[in-house]
Amino acid sequence: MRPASKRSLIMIFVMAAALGGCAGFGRIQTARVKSGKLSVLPIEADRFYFWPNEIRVDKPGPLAIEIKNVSPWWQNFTLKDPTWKTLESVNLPPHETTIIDVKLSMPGVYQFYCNRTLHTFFGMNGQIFVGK
Ligand SMILES: [Cu+2]
Repeated sequence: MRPASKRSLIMIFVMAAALGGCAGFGRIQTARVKSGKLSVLPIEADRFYFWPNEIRVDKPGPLAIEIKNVSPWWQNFTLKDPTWKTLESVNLPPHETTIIDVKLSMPGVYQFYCNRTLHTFFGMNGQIFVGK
């Protein structure tokens, strides 16, 4: 490994360690919601977290996800169903709230993340657990 690339790798680890104290990077906040036509789940997005990032839904059904991007940068919200099929992939404009209507059609774990470079690595990800 050349010295320059080694240095940039160390920088990445230092950044990751610094972020450990923020909302993102390994911290978990749980929200519980019931599925239904009128159910709204608010999520805050910033670089590099979704908050809450662990969602527990009682059973399959419709859910409106209201994502407020509080950062001055574009973010993204990609949602996979338990079979890893992409349900949604939406770009989130800076300082705007985007509402996404999803149908959680089966019980299981739905992963979500931001598809921008390295954002998932730094903590922009989460899970929706849907019960039976
Ligand atoms: Cu992001």
